[in-house]
Amino acid sequence: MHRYVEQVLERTQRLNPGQVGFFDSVKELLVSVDSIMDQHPEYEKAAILERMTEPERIICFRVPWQDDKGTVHINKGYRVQFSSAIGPYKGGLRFAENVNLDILKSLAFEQIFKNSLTGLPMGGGKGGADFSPKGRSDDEIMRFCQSFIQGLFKYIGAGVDVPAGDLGVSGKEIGYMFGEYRRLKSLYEGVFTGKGMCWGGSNIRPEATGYGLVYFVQHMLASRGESIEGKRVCVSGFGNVAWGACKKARALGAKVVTISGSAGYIYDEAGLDEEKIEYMLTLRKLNQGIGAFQDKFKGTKFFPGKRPWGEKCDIALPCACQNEMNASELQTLVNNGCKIVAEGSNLSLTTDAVELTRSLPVMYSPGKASNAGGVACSGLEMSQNSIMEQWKPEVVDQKLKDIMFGIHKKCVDTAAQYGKEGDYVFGANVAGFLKVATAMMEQGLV
Ligand code: 2IT
Repeated sequence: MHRYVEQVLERTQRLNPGQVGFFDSVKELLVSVDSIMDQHPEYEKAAILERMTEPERIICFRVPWQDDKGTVHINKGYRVQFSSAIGPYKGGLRFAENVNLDILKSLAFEQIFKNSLTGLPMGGGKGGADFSPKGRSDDEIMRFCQSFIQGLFKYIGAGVDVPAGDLGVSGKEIGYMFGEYRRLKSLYEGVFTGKGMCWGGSNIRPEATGYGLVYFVQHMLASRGESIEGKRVCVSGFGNVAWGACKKARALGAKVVTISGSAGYIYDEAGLDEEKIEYMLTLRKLNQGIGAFQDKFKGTKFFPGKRPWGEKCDIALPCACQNEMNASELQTLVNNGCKIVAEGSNLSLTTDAVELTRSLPVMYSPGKASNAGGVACSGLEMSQNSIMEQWKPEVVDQKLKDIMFGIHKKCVDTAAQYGKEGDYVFGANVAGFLKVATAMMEQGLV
């Protein structure tokens, strides 16, 4: 490894004690970037890697709120504004019990390079709170979101930092946060993406991550002369990303045989049809677990406490949460004939599993490439807001297709340029990195 890269890794570990997730994300990027360092001695002189691994700003704040019984709760709120070298900070907010600074720094770091790959002018950020909306009433969620924005509104804005949804934050939460922001600032601007369709949202945004994932997989398949038609697909999760992926995969003639929740997975030999796919949304609205599928649809089977990776498939699309596939699950999938694993969630594979993809006959795409359709469509929502337009679904969908094609091409071309044919991790990391590093070099020491 290049001495400079080693030094920065050692520095990152020393200055971020206990933040294992963040360190892993930095390491994954720097291991790829290592091979281009000899060609770019100017990066060391300008301390590009030290600057890139240090967030520009982190905002931590208290979020006090009252539940329906009048009990007071205090949560921790965060926004990691990691890099604004190529545009305003952009990235989701996550509301989940396990949210902490380590997870958010790791996701914000990933987001920098994901956003760079989209080709749109967006910097990297991520935020959230250790609050779970699960089992909470609408009133409770509204009070929490309002309090969260009271802590954050000074630090965000359409040209400053534009949050969106992530796990635990969907249209409802974005609505409550946008409303509170608008009141506090007396300003109507595109400060969030994922907004409702009648107040500045974009067509296709709810579907975009899942659609983009499937478009990306189409290009992976095309590179080996295959199509998605007739392929068996295992999806995990039953949220927004999984829903969009199921919809598009089915529309293109694939057979989606699994989806999953935290309680287990559903297997459907017939393949999910439209009614079942839409039922995923109903279950979420009703705050019900995935097990209800088996009662409603004959022929589907619920496997409690298990993940779907033991099933036979051609393509696996993890769309639930981070670290949802470990090395032995990946091995099982490949033993059963799986040829493509493409991440719909962020950091779906454990570090060991990512490592193992290198020695297995499987094509693997990291989330920062294959799930970038969500944030790409957020970028399109920002464009529409700034010119006061709302584009038709076909228009947005075509732009999304073009962007996913562009990301795939960047990954493949960059990997090939450095003699790493077919290595999507390398291609995504290096292509994403080079754009940000060039912007930083051109903008001076800031
Ligand atoms: O991980 C992600 O890319 C997102 N949660 C979407 C971020 C965004 O700003 O749309």
